[in-house]
Amino acid sequence: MAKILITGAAGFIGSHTTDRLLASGHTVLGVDNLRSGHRRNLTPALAAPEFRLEEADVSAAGVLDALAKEFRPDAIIHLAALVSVQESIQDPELNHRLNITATERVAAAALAHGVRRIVFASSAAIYGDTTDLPIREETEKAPISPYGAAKLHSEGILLGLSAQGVTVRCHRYFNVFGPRQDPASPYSGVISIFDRRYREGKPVTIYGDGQQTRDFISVHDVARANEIAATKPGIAAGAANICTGRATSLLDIVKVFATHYPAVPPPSFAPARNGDIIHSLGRPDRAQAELGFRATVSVADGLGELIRTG
Ligand code: UD2
Repeated sequence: MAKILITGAAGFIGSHTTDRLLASGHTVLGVDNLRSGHRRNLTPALAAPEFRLEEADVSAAGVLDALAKEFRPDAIIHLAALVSVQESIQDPELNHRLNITATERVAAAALAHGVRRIVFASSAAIYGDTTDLPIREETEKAPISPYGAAKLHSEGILLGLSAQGVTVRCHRYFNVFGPRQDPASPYSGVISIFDRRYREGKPVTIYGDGQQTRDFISVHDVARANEIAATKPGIAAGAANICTGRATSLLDIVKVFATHYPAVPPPSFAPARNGDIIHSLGRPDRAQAELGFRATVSVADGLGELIRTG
């Protein structure tokens, strides 16, 4: 069993990753400043003796160094981030601190304390608005936001540690959905927004004609990919898309919600958002080849679970 330090443990992906690692018998130290994460996401984890939550900002000097020194993790899963693309545009300095400085702290703590493995939450945002689909890892990287640029830069910082014997896996997540995703902002993940609206009995708004598609991946699959990358013996360093390879339109998503909520009025349509991309789709083959990971939760099943359990 391994000791894993998870930054951003109280977030959407972090809390599911924590739950999964604990269920497998690993010991987890979670670090989170609760800026966009919530303690309530860790309610099950906090009951486990193998889990501890440290409320701290991983971008602050000395924080990760002290924790890694004390805990001696086998791996760090670095998920803490400024997660809002909009916020990264409004406040590039904050983006720099939370998405780049924090990564540098992870790298330094790993080197100083002999951590052999790092898993990093990268993003399909590093590819920008490419129309060359499905997106392969070799597809041109052309981020169009400070957020995407910081994720790409962080990959470079971490992959550079390979020369020092640290195995780094960068996970380029596509559109992740599932329980605990925060619908608070209009720019939150569309499924979390739709889920809340249907629960409230209110119609959703579709920007554009609803035929735009995304590669939606369940957070449970993402947590499993994180576990594999952090604990599976003998894997090599590298970066891979974490996606399903399947495109789902917003109209398809709405159809599922409408079946579960027949009394909610049909969606209203509004003009497409500025800068919105029509289609996004990843090629999942590299994660399969390098990690033995393949997404198994269908959008229909994932949505069904979200609707039933929230
Ligand atoms: C992701 C990022 C976004 C930006 C974009 C760049 C997330 C959550 N968002 O957006 O910040 O980086 O990638 O490509 O990672 N929609 C509606 N109604 C709503 C909300 C959204 O129709 O109430 C549409 C939206 O216009 C888009 C689709 O749903 O066409 C998916 O939106 P999203 O924000 O969940 O994800 P995405 O990939 O557009």
